[in-house]
Amino acid sequence: KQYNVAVVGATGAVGQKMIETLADRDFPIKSLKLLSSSRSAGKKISYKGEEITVEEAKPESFEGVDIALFSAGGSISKKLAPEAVKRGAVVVDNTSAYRMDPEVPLVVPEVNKEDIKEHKGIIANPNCSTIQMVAALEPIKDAYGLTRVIVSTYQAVSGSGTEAIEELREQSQSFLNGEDMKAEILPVKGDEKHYPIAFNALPQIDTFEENGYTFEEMKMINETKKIMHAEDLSVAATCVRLPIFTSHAESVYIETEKEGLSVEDLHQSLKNAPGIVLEDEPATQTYPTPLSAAEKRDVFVGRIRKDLDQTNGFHLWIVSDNLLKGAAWNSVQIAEQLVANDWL
Ligand code: 11C
Repeated sequence: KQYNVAVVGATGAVGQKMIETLADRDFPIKSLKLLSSSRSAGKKISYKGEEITVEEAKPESFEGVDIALFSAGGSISKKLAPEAVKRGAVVVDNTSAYRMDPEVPLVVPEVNKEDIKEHKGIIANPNCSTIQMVAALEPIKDAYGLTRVIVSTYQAVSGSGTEAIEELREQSQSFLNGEDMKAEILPVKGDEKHYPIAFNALPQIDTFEENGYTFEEMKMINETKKIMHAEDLSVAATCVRLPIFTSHAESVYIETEKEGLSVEDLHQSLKNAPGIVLEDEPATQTYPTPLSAAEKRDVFVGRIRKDLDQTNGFHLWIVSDNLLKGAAWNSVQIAEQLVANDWL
């Protein structure tokens, strides 16, 4: 069986990876519609050697579409995802528009793929930094229980889109030429102040909430509990942007329910876990980095250490390509599950 698929936000950093991933996975596509804002309509993108012209996304664009992958920003999803559903499509939405809606499953297939079948037309794809963390923590939670998570992130500029990628490139060039760096996009496009990202670290991803956390931090906190079905799990997050093009890295402290575990016990739980690659051997300096994880679909885990004071505490280093497992690949995985299980 083959499906009519639409990608909304086709010209964006994630949209392009969605198109590449659909091709790499040989997704059973009957027709592929590439949609965008009016600004990018008319561009041509190639899919498996065929040139497809990007069209402006409108409600009527979804007539006959079976599966629509959205990644064009929350306001587009709010406006057009219901229109797509009304016309019979199932939407996989990679924005924060519907993630915390109790009617909408929020899914990382390695963690909670069964939730997909409860969908009422929309399935939400979590935030990139959440996805890689829960994918790595689920096997540990499954084996030993989990009571607390404290994460600090080291996030790539591509999480903020193509303009942020360009900004890092231009600022790096200016800095090395001894010129002033122009900061217009990061930390948040449209916020009042901008700081250079090149040769810097910005402790702000997305805008601030009333409680002093950023929206990115609150996404990690709330989405983790929803995906893992763990309302009582304590989660705290500090999210930081670094001058990295691709892959988010995370330093994660956890406390397990079970006491007296060893690093080897954690290795055992992660060794054969789906989508996880353990790269953890201090003797050979083996650990993942953003560059080593880029362009790969897996989540890489290393530097697992027992806390020196807390008997059930461990530290981990989790790295993954934010545009693939963090966005495009997770969305395509959800679409693959829809198709494989006849959950459309
Ligand atoms: C970043 N995590 O790195 C964000 C990008 O809610 O899907 C993803 C935003 C989202 O800036």
